[in-house]
Amino acid sequence: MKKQLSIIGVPMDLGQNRRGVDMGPSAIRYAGVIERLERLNYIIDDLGDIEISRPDRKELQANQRLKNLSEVADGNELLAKKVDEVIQAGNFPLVLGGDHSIAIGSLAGIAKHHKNLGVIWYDAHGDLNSADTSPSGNIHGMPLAVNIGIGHERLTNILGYSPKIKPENIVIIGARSLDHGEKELINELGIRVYSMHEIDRMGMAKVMSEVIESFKGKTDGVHLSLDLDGLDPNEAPGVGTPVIGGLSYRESHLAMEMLSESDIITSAEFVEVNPILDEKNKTASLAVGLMGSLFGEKLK
Ligand code: B3U
Ligand code: MN
Ligand code: MN
Repeated sequence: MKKQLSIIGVPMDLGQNRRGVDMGPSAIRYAGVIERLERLNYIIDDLGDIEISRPDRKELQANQRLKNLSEVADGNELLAKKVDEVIQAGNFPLVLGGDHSIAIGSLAGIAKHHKNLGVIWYDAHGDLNSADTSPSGNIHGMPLAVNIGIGHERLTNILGYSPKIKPENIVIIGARSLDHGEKELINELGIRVYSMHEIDRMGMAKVMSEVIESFKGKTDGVHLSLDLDGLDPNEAPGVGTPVIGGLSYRESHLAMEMLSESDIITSAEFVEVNPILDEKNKTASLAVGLMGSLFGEKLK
């Protein structure tokens, strides 16, 4: 892992309906992310937050199939440029959300630097909707589809190229709430999914060994996109769309520790922390703990 980390906060809440997820970056900083990673001997450059427009919510959502499209696209364009700069400077981008629509901008900036980027999508959801399949019109349910080139051109064409990633380089871990259109797309494109069913049957250790093996030698970088709602709502109550039956604290730390040992991760984002829905900053603290494990914290 690179020793220079650049932290980018993205106070984006326009990819979904609930207020509060824009405060995610502050909550994660408050939970001590910088101190935690400095203790592991990383050099941290906190670049602050990307400027996200703050329109009057009542005037928004004119397009119900793609809510707040232009604001989400503009914020992601800025994020993509910032991530691109961080990688050009030779640093590891660590992006703090914000809702999951920000994966559109982070991957636009990251994938520019990789021919064969692997992506680990740790999430209760598939985020593979488009305006045609989305039950909600919320763009945070669409970023993975956008990154494989499916969706509105304002989103797919950020930084002027598309697609960003190949379906065969994606692994979804923790899925338990997939919409009909998402399941069709998964089958059509052969996207690998370790749903809760597979995780229960195989165990997280086997799942992660398979994932890591499948990327080694075949990808030229791996991005971790971790949606806190991948974890069980008992562990991560501060998220906008909790789904019961999720990944445990222990499984998630094991996954991060195995990724740390494998040394395959080249960029990461932690999204959907909503401090207003949280209990005493538990979810933000969990996110910081998971970052600790991802970046090499060990008990001995
Ligand atoms: N699949 C649903 C719900 C959802 C997606 N991502 C989150 N929730 N966090 C949708 O609206 O696309
Ligand atoms: Mn998500
Ligand atoms: Mn989710």
